[in-house]
Amino acid sequence: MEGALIARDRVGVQDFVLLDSHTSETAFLNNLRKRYQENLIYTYIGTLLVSVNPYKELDIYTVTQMQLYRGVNFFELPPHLYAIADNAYRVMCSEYNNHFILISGESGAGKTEASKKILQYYAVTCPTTEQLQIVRDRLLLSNPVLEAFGNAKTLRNDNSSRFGKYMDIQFDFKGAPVGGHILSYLIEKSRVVHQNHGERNFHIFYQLLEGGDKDLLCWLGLERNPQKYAYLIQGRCAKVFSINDKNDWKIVRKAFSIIDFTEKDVEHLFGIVASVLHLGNIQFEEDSNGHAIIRDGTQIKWISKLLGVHLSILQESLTNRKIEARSEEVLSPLNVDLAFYARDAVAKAIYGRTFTWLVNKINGSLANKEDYGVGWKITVVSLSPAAWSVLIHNTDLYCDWNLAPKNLEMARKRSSSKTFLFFFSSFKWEPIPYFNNKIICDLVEQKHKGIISILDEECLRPGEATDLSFLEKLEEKVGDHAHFVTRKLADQKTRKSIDWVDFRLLHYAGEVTYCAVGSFSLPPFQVLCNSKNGIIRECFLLSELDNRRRPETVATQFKNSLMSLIEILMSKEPSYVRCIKPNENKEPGKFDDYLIRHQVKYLGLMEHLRVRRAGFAYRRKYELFLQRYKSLCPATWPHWHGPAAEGVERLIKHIGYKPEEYKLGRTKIFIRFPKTLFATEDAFEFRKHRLGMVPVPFICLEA
Ligand code: AOV
Repeated sequence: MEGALIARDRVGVQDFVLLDSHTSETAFLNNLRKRYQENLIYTYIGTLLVSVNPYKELDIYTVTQMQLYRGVNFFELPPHLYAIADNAYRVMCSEYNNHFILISGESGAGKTEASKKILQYYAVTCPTTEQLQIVRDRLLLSNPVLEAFGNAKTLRNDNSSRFGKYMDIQFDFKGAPVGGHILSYLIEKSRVVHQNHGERNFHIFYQLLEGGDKDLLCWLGLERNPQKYAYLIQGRCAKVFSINDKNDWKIVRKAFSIIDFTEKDVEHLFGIVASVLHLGNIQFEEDSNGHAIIRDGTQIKWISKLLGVHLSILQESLTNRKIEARSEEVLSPLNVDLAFYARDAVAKAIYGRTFTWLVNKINGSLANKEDYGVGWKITVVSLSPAAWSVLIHNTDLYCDWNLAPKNLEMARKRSSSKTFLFFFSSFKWEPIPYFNNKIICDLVEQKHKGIISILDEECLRPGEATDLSFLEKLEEKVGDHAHFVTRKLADQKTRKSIDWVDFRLLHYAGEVTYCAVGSFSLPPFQVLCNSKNGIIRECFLLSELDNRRRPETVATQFKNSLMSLIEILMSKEPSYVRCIKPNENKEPGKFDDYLIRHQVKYLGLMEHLRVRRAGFAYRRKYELFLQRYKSLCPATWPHWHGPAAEGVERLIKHIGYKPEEYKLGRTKIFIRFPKTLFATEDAFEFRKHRLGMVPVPFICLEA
């Protein structure tokens, strides 16, 4: 007993719900710190998993570990991502339903690593056949390709995902993985043409130059040295200690062949990557009329070759813009500044659309072509703070209306400054302060007044609207807002410097700078529509030009994809993983109290803990609880013929649950502490041996 207490003092508790002291932030942090210092990076709050990035390889992801967690009671083993993955899988299989795993946290907190580990877990532990092996390999290898094109080194994370995604893993009725689907949104196109100091462009550019063989580089007209390319050197860190571009290139090349890319696809793809680099090196100068002309024809020749577009038309479209005058199109020459701007717009457009093509192509390869019969899917979603703040505002994730009609009364009420969750527990109301993101959300998405609406309106004025007119409109319409800053307004609201083309939103999770450049420029469609490069031709469809069907703005696309995510989340009960970044230096073992306290706050962990403690952490439908434990009570064993709720009541009375340990809801039993559950589970195991019962699969109590 004493030994156990000493150990607990050293390594903390593995579930915050079990903390002796009250739910203070300090006690929470102490527990998290103790565990982190012992390399115990995972801790539960009920069934939610908190993960702190170790910034070093831990030996907890081996196949042996995976096998250990397979099919085992959630609370019988130390907290682990594998327990979350395994639980999601078993709930899916036993409840015949799709399941969600939602991973959130700030940049560098470990979301991407967590989603990869979940995928690896399924690849190793799920039943498979030789035929299905290829599906598994494709699922695993789609990741390095996506990361090569969609990830980059940033100040906060050497392998930062610069796009949002959610991934479905599809299973057949026997629980074997048979396919997948990736939904991507908002690739950060501006990175293609501009990187801040200490940051890089997307990995693929450096991988190609480092790893590509001589013949390939020669065919693409590239030199091996990244310093030669304007788009690669702005951050002044082409070489990164933690990244092995040459090795990564090999993995990506291998992945292409596994995920079904033809040699032609690969050739066209690298033709585009190289064209972007050539575009960045195009320089303009002024002719005697003040119009832009291309200084040296070398790069544009390469682009014309690689993209299969007409040289003179390409040249013309980079130095002129089309304007509509009385339903006629005329060419208007650009000045040098605008020509640079047009060049960058082309680079961003072709990279952005190629990325979308790539995701579609990968989806084609992950699709369940053999028709194994898809049963259900597990969707893994990782969310950044910006997306998270929109999501929290829009969902009632913390509300469990199941409780309302019976023993516990819960109501939620919003005031103008804060949102409160009220719990009616032990005859008194406990207000639980909660972040209110409504202010930010309204600023972004309110109809007619929000930033997205203003952007959409400006997009309806083709030819007239510019990035600057958009910024001016924003200043006019939302300039007074306390959470909105541009350079014009910067002095009054923040002392940090800000570029003239940027605006900044003060989110709860911190400030985020948005760049207005490139919101309104359309690439030279006509040239690209007629390209001989198959990918480009697929990305720029003539129909878009003919019908004047403008695609939705990215902001609207983003909002819509979040909305569809919210809809799905509202209809399901997901598993949660909250990732925490321990320090800003990517350093192992360093636990920065200030930084972590901040994340604990905005990830809503204290609220979650209070909700769990007040609201009984473990819950299970009456039928399932009874099915598992009915052998523990003579009245319910071997069959109970009455309503399940009554059966459960008889059962727990018999095994001696104390009134304060449980509550009976409308459809579920709620248990306050895991120890009650452990005791029941132990009794069940003991009984099972005595009776020689066929094991009933344990289905974890859900969050
Ligand atoms: P993110 O997904 O949350 O950031 P990552 O998953 O890319 O963050 O993690 C950042 C880095 O932290 C990784 O490249 C690893 O070096 C390290 N790391 C994370 N989790 C682990 C782990 N469990 N074990 C060992 N190292 C880890 V972003 O994609 O920027 O929002 O967009």
